[in-house]
Amino acid sequence: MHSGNISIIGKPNVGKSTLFNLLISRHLAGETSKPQTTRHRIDGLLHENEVEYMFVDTPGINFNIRKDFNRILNKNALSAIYESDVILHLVNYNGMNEDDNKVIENIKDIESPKILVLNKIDRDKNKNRLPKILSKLPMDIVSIYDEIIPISSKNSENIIQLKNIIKKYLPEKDGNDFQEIISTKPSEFFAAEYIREACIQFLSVEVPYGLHVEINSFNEEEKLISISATIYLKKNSHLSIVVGKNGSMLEKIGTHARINSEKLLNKKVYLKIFVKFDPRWKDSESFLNTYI
Ligand SMILES: Nc1nc2c(ncn2[C@@H]2O[C@H](COP(=O)(O)OP(=O)(O)OP(=O)(O)O)[C@@H](O)[C@H]2O)c(=O)[nH]1
Ligand SMILES: [Mg+2]
Repeated sequence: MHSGNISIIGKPNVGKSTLFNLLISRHLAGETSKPQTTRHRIDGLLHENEVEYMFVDTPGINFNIRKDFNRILNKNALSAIYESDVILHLVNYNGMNEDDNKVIENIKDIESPKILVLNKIDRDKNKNRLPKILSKLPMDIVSIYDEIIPISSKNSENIIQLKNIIKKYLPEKDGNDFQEIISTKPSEFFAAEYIREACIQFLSVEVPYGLHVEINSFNEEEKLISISATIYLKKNSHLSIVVGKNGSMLEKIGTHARINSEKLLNKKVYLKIFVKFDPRWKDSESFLNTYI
């Protein structure tokens, strides 16, 4: 049996979480069109054809805007690569830039096998371009990787091939490494993440970066799970935006989070969400470290 950890890393918004969810066939990680959606490492198990793939989605590595915030996200992402049996470096198929090069700087000396994954090839209307793009990748970049594969996480192109490549590099073990779990993260974590994902999806750009979600209580009964959560805001002025006219935005956020929680947990979910201004943001460094 082949078994091991596979981390998915890259700059923000290249499709890491979309690929992760596709590989494990579950919606565990938030996917949105906005960068810096993922804040934590999230693992998810795929047990298929005598192979245990423990995939790890990570926050986008970024050294530009929002410095405090990035430092913590980068730390969360980079810590994953040291525990990986295989590293997937995800980039946009149509070219790499300075931000991708910074990711390369961080992985190039790590011994684990590295696979360069060129994502979003469904956007390539002129299919002849791909060989050209591949042939133009600089040699010093190509030489870092053990394999290079173009894929589309949107329409599942080359995903079976990607899994076969990963398998080649996973260590062989005698027994199962992982229990039959979905993820090592608890259900509460995902309930909070679905609320945060909805906030990122439905609210304008700056608001979601100044909020975090905590679960107040999580009570599981035979047929129903009752969850109480609070959205904590950095700015008092964001309160009315998150709640919306007559509570309409909060209702939209709640519906998204409830439906996704029900799918994951396979039970009816009763979800109550509070929204509060959080003065703890004042000391943003220690706040982010603790509550991100
Ligand atoms: N066309 C196309 N869009 C994709 C593909 N994969 C992901 N996307 C889109 O790219 C955007 C970003 O996807 P995410 O999966 O959230 O990206 P991420 O790398 O996890 O982003 P961060 O967590 O912010 O670092 C979303 O709008 C996705 O729908 C793909 O293969 N093709
Ligand atoms: Mg993500």
